[in-house]
Amino acid sequence: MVEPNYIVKLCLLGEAAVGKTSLVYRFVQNSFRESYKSTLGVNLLKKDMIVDKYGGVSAQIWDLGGQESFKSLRKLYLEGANGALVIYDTTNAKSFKKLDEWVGSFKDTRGVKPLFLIGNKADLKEKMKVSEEEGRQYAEDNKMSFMVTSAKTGNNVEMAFKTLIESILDEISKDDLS
Ligand code: G3D
Ligand code: MG
Repeated sequence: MVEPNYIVKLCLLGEAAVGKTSLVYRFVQNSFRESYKSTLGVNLLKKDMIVDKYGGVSAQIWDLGGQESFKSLRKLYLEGANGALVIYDTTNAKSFKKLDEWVGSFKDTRGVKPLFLIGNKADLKEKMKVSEEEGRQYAEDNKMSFMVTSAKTGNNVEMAFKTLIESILDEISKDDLS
């Protein structure tokens, strides 16, 4: 892509091991590895795409690299974010209970911006601890979009990222007009 019409920054939020890094790699490279050894700080990935109505878009995707517990880092990480994917693991109830903290940090730092809730690891049906209905309800209560995904099979991953990116573009272009 020569020069994108839009550059959007999105962040992945959620507890360690919910599958953030796996989801980004699935979206950016369409691949899945059993292990992504966590790097320090943040992983920064870029994906260029063509979006109907908007043309060339460059998505800068920020992925917390094993520093999920350092609250002091979150503000810096969220700086300038246009939206976020907030992820829990459908086989881990604790990761679902912690969602308020992630959504709260985002809203405190960035205000009202597009947020997409993801229940990941949907391929592990026999280990499921959080029902799809609970996820849907949480999303509705917090005005977020929602989908269950599997970074392992790739199910719904592209759809989730693209829907979030389109919501972000709709918001940004609304601001341009006002
Ligand atoms: P994080 O970046 O949020 O910390 P990772 O999470 O992407 O590192 O994933 C944590 C573990 O969950 C990894 O396994 C990874 O392979 C696994 N995982 C991620 N997404 C899925 C999924 O959709 N389905 C299944 N079955 N597993 C998934 P390890 O064994 O490396 O801890
Ligand atoms: Mg990671």
